[in-house]
Amino acid sequence: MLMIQDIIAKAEKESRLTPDEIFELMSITDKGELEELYAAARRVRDREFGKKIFTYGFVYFSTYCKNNCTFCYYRTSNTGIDRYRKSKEEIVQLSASLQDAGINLSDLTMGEDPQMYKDGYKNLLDIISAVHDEVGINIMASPGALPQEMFSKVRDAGADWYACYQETYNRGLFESLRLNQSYDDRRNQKIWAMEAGLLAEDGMMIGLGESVRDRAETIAEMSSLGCAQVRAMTFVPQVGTPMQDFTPYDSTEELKAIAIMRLLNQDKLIPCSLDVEGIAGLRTRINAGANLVTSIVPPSQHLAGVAQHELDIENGNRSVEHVFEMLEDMGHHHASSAEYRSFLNAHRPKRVA
Ligand code: SAM
Ligand code: MD0
Ligand code: SF4
Repeated sequence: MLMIQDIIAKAEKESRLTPDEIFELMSITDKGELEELYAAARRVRDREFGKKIFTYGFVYFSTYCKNNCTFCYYRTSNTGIDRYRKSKEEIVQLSASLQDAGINLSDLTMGEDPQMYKDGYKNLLDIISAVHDEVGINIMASPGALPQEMFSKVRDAGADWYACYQETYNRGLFESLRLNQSYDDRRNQKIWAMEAGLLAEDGMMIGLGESVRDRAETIAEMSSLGCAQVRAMTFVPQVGTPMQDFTPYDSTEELKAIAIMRLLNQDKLIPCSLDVEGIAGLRTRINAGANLVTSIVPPSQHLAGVAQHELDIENGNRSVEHVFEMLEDMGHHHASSAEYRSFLNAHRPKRVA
């Protein structure tokens, strides 16, 4: 059997590992070996991308949702929480201010809000086209699962990306988390999006009750689906949900996942989300090989995060200025919109649907 050092060297060189080898890396506990893993991930990232880091603003424009995911604060059964829905004009204005501040993309995210879904998803499509036509910033749509015929419409409206996270590729676990949702349908979302010429993002959550083997298999599946962006986020337990008493994980498993995903997806985007540990989590994730900061949220706009609906938002720590400063401090710099667009052009799937 290969030693940890050999597995890391193989991944760095060939960008490929078996699920068993991923399992070995996900099982590392030794501090020295972890450091070797992160160092290899940084070498690969810096070779592919230099010192530039991409940045996404997070516009969670409707926190209404008809679904009942057991891990999510915004699940429909969590009644009595503060919810909001932004108008098209507000969403355009928020996206314009992100664009002016030098952010590469506006991530237009919502719960599965029936208001947005009605009349053939008219409101959702109108919002995407308004941001595209009036602002011109790059757009990620994170609207939840859609019927197959919607993807070409989302692309035509002006979205560059479609994001939809499987959370886990353990089918049984998926079904216990995403209640009354289809595993196969959610997996297909990414494929349908790419067929319609959209870039796609997949993601996993850590700390939901999955085994180390599940994590390894999820990383293997995500890395072979063809998505240009893959993420890992540590589960943050939410009050008022069935999982509120879960013991939260620290970030170690997420950092390992980020580093392994980097070795297997060398020229892809891998986020450092500020939505898990706030700004305190930036440095460790960049050091594990992330090349994109997501969930930048401007203060004073009454906007929420998903996993951390308040942390570091109103104090300005998730603001553009603060994130840019921290990146400079670490010897990186935020990418320009021209640099970001050249990534998109190089990775955009050919439209076949
Ligand atoms: N409603 C859409 C959907 O579910 O695809 C889009 C937004 S959803 C709120 C975005 C993602 O946030 C989920 O897929 C999940 O990966 C992550 N998330 C939600 N609740 C979380 C939590 N408590 N801790 C960590 N991540 C969470
Ligand atoms: C993030 N809170 O980037 C956002 C969200 C949705 N496309 C992304 C999970 O962390
Ligand atoms: Fe709704 Fe998305 Fe939360 Fe599930 S994760 S309850 S679909 S907002």
